[in-house]
Amino acid sequence: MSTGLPVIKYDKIKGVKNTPHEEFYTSGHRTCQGCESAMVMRQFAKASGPRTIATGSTGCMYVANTSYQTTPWIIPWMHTQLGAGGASAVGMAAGLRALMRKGKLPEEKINVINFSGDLGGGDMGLSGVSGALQSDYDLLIIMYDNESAANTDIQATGLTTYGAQTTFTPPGQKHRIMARRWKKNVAGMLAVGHPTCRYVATASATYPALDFLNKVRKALAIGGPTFIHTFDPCPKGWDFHPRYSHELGELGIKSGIFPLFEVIDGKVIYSYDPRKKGRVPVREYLEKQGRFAHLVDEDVDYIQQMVDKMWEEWEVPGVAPFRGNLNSAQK
Ligand SMILES: Cc1ncc(C[n+]2csc(CCOP(=O)(O)OP(=O)(O)O)c2C)c(N)n1
Ligand code: SF4
Ligand SMILES: [Mg+2]
Repeated sequence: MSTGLPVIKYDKIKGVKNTPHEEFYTSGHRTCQGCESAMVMRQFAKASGPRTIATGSTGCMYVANTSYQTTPWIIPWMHTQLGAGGASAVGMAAGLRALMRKGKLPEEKINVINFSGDLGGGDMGLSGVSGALQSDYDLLIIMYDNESAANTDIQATGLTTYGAQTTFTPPGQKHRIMARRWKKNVAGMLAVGHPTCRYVATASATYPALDFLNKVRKALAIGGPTFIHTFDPCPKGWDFHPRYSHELGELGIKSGIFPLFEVIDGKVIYSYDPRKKGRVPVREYLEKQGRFAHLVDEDVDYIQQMVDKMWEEWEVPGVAPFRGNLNSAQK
């Protein structure tokens, strides 16, 4: 089906057989077994290839990937301060442009990719991400979202799912639910707020060939500043056996609690449209995680109602939480 958008030319990965064999994020890390954020790192490096420089904001994907004298990174990689992901990407892209202009580097496309966590990119560093998306540099920011400040022992962030237990939101005798905010919708917010940014997407490393690898390639091909928000089950923080990471990735998407979409030149394209494909009850996703073990039926019903609203009442379902506009008579 035509989207009415110009055709984007990029080297599409058509399936598992067609996926490059080369790895640029290899052994030598200390992430937990079943860590989907580590899969995000591995896959973005695979999709972007050797002519890539990455900057990473403080968090699990910095700390667990840079134990003393060991690292899984084959591509050049630089640590940046928590919250400084956007600024570091702009600085790196500006530096490369200046070196090429002065003839100190040959003219070529070098991919600049920043990865920041949900706290580093979606809370603390949001202003820097916004600044980067208003720049005119070629850069991609990947916000890997494990729904907590995982590296410092699982504190709640603005992207933690409603009701989840974290070290900041333990269920108590007085209040069963301490995480009471609905998940911050970073990709939707950035797409709505940066009309000249040509590519914003959410993605899942659970579906490498079908989803994430090609979204990285598409973002890099479209160019300018671009943004991808990934959904990363975290066995430690979400409290499940590592063997279920992919299953939880699937259930998060199929229940509709994490919408998968792209916004290309202002048009929304659903990568998985649960309105057409059906939604599994959100309970199936919640009950497999220890962080929701304290929820009672009414809490699960509330979360289900909120997810229903996202898909049935939002002006742009799953993306923009407006519900139409009031005409002057209603004001
Ligand atoms: C300015 C600053 N405040 C606090 C810290 C401590 N700290 C290090 S990593 C981290 C959590 C980062 O969370 P997130 O960005 O979601 O990445 P994750 O650890 O989940 O991978 C915190 C709070 C820090 N390094 N710098
Ligand atoms: S705590 Fe979570 S995000 Fe951090 S390394 Fe372990 S599984 Fe990955
Ligand atoms: Mg995090």
